[in-house]
Amino acid sequence: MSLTLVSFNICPYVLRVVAALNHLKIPYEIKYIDLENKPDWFVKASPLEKVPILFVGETVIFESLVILDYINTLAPQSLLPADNLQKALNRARAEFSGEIIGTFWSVFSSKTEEQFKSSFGDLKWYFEKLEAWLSQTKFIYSNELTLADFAYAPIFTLLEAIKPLFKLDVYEGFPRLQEYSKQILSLPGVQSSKVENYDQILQERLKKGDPYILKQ
Ligand SMILES: N[C@@H](CCC(=O)N[C@@H](CS)C(=O)NCC(=O)O)C(=O)O
Repeated sequence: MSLTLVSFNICPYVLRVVAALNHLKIPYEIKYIDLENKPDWFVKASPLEKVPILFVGETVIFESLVILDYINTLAPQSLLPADNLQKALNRARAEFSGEIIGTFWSVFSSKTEEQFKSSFGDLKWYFEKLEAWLSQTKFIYSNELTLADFAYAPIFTLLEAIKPLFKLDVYEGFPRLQEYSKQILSLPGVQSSKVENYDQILQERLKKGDPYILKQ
């Protein structure tokens, strides 16, 4: 069955899926759309009008974590534990990453010190939880790489891309998280999940918003 992933070049939710597809060496096609000018076929196909969606033949799957679950079933070796309860725990940890991606918008668009401190405080609150999990295991769910780790990959890809633009060390006080980010970023599938010029595109977008983080 043919797979076509519908993407927007810097969408973190898309990056999760691309990283997993690449890691699992599953063949797919990718179609980029402009989210500010959504084509009619996309509006019809995507129930929430969001990317990513995955065409599996004629069938459309939406929601990045659901797409991850599906593509994992296509790989010869599953990245999920066999036990259903453990599978659910793995998925819960994957869901947690969405909360972090959710805070990025406010952290990187805050214009004032007050707004920035508040949203960065939220981000650190999530990072503390991750640091605690990572004190138990090398990866986010276990000592082996699992599907949940791909849900986190875009967090590190994004932070690495914009790092040259500011002095603040977002990993300060989170050594395990920093080490984890290095592990994830070293995966070839994660490296190749970025479109060409990803770092530059992201940096330009960030600068355009003139946020507080760039003024420190
Ligand atoms: N929960 C969704 C979130 C997907 C999402 O928010 N995608 C954004 C782009 S990163 C989108 O398509 N937004 C629609 C829009 O901007 O109109 C998932 O995990 O797939």
